[in-house]
Amino acid sequence: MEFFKQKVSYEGSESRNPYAFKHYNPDQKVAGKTMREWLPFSMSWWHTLSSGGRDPFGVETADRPWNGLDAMKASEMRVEAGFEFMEKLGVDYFCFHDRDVAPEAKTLKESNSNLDHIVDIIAEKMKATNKKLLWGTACLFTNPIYMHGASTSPYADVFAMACAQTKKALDVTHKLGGLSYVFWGGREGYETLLNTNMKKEQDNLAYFLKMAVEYKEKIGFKGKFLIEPKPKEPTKHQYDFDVASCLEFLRKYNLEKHFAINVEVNHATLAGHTVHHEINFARINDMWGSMDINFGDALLGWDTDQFPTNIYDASLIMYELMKQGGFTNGGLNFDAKVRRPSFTMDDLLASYIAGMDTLAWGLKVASIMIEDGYFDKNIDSRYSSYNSGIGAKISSKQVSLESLEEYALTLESIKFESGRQEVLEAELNQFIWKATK
Ligand SMILES: [Mn+2]
Repeated sequence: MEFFKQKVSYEGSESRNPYAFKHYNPDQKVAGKTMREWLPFSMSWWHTLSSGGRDPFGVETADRPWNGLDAMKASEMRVEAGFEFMEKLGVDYFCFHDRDVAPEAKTLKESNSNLDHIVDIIAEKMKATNKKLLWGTACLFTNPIYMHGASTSPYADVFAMACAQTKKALDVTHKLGGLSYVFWGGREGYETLLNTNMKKEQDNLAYFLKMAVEYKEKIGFKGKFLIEPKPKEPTKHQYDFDVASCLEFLRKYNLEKHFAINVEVNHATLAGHTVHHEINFARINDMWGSMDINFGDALLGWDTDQFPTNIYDASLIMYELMKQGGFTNGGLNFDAKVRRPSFTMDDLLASYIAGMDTLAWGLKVASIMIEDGYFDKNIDSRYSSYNSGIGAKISSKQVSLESLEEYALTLESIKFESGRQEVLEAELNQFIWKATK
């Protein structure tokens, strides 16, 4: 059975074919590396294969060949479709939650056996196609037992179930050679302090992560542990609000050396940050591990997980990625879903092409920005007062409040220059324009 109509190839920026790349040319070199190396694209199993367009007001709309099949048969067919999809697009990686790939059963034992069955088929497919697992994770949010939280549940039996499910997901990720393992605390947060012991819940969350670190070391899993911030939805107060609160939490519990951050674009914007802020904050703390790439809607206050088609933000994301020199254990995972009315299999292909092209175009913009050095030079010049005189003494930490008071008392005027934000934003537009040529 063939699921997708064609292999996607690069036709250049003048092409009007929705099933061709206009910017993503895998073997094209950008700043010494191929686009394929800079852009480790990953297919999300959940949005691409498992979810069908259900929303709070209606049922699935997606037209999929596995609709109506027995759950295990459907899971087997999704493996076929997923690997064909990656082949045809030239996507090298995929990510999954345990419950995306195989149906959850009545007991944990049965669920584990379902998972083992499908994972064996995935392992065969990986061998045959050379596709790789970017990361695996456990779905600790769908099952009703997690309604009060998973590792932060007030119920010890639920904590135990969350740990058991995580152990199995780690085993499976290790077996498939995953580059990383992700922790997203879907239900780890609270609605009201009238029923919540926040200290107990945070201590339990940290203990859960610590046990995961110990188990990782025990089984010899060399992948990176990633924590994924999200500020709200499902709970009002999520413990992993943003990069800064994740760092504070990890440092408090001495876990930071075992983790990096998986930054999701739409989660950044829900936290009231630009994604540029979040990835820069992670990068300057040596904690930017991977990226869930998508975009939110500026007018909607929830997590819309749209395919990234905004060139402006894509350019800034790629700018940070190039400054980091790329990812080591991470990638660009399309945690993105087609809109509910985009219900055909072809829509899946077209939307990945749109996202991959936008990021490839952003990469071209970023490489011109870096080569030109305009923004770096501007920032260096803005802080140049720290290079000489009193500034040099401040930089080398040779001052005190008293010595600075003595200096300040002699100051007659302070020299400022314009911040020139509008000029800089217009310059960024010029780089976007230059990259299309
Ligand atoms: Mn999201």
